[in-house]
Amino acid sequence: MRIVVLAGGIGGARFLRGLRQAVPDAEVTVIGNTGDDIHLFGLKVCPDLDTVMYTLGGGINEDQGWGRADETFHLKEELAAYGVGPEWFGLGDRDFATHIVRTQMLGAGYPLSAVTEALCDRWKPGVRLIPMTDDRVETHVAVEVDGERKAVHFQEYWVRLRASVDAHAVVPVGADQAKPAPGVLEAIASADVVIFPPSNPVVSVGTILAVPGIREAIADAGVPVVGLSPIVGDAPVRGMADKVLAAIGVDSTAAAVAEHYGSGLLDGWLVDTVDASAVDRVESAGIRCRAVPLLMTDLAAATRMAREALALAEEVG
Ligand code: GDP
Ligand code: FO1
Ligand code: CA
Repeated sequence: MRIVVLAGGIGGARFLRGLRQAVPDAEVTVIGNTGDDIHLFGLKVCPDLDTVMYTLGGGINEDQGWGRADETFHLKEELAAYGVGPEWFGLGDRDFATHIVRTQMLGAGYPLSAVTEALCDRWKPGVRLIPMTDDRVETHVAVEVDGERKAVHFQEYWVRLRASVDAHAVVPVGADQAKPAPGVLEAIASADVVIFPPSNPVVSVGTILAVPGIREAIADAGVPVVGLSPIVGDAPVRGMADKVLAAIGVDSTAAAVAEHYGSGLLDGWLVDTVDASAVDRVESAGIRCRAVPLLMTDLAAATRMAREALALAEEVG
């Protein structure tokens, strides 16, 4: 079975671990979000690609959901001693190696998709990880700080500001000029099922869908498209997805997110059992809906969720 998954970072990666366990023989292609990418210290950092790669490759810092396990921060401390910032983004020594190799290969002319494939040769994530595009896309957030409206890089909004100021707009800068990376449209066209994991609907899945051609390819694929709500009990399970949902005028509810994706895209939607009351509303939007446990408390839970998603795909198929 060929499965395509549009993934951001932590939520997508944890779901993918369950999917890999649920259907070990399936051919899984992950289309990864690159809107979170940031250039720091002359290096290109790809947080969501790295979270998927490290999580599935066994190198992730499990509690944080990002960065490496057994990390040290000597390089970060030395840079700070030189007064070279930013200090608010925690890059560890082991993690720096990934960004150095990536930047070196990009500098030699390899596209990000080839670089990602090379990095995955080491980590062996057990899925094919393709960036949504090889072109530069960086999510910026329009905020108002001290009465002054300005755009900040997503990472500054998310990590330095902790999303503590209202976001007025979320803009994937460069998306409209970006082309799907090699293999993205082909993977969608040959998929048996497409899954929207419980990733951030705005800055993860939304950014991937903003690359011209990807949304259309999924809508036209003629195969079941099933999503899992990252919102449980009217709040994100972790992080601040509600802040960016508010920026695009979408309520932080499981039903509102399904309606936001729309029945033109989604055939099925899984909500948590606490949101069972949302099922009728989602169904009346033309999307088949089921309420099942959606908290990825451990691998077994994520595996059950993956099985539920595939069962729903069967049902709507
Ligand atoms: P990020 O790029 O690191 O923010 O990761 P993603 O965009 O892939 O996923 C972030 C989303 O995952 C957040 O909005 C969370 O609400 C969601 N999430 C995290 N853990 C869980 C979980 O156990 N269950 C569900 N349903 N969503 C989760
Ligand atoms: N998230 C944080 O909240 N604080 C950090 O210091 C931080 C550093 C970091 C370094 C490398 C990396 O790949 C990811 C990192 N993240 C950090 C996560 C990153 O901000 C993610 O993009 C967000 O979690 C949302 O996707
Ligand atoms: Ca992300």
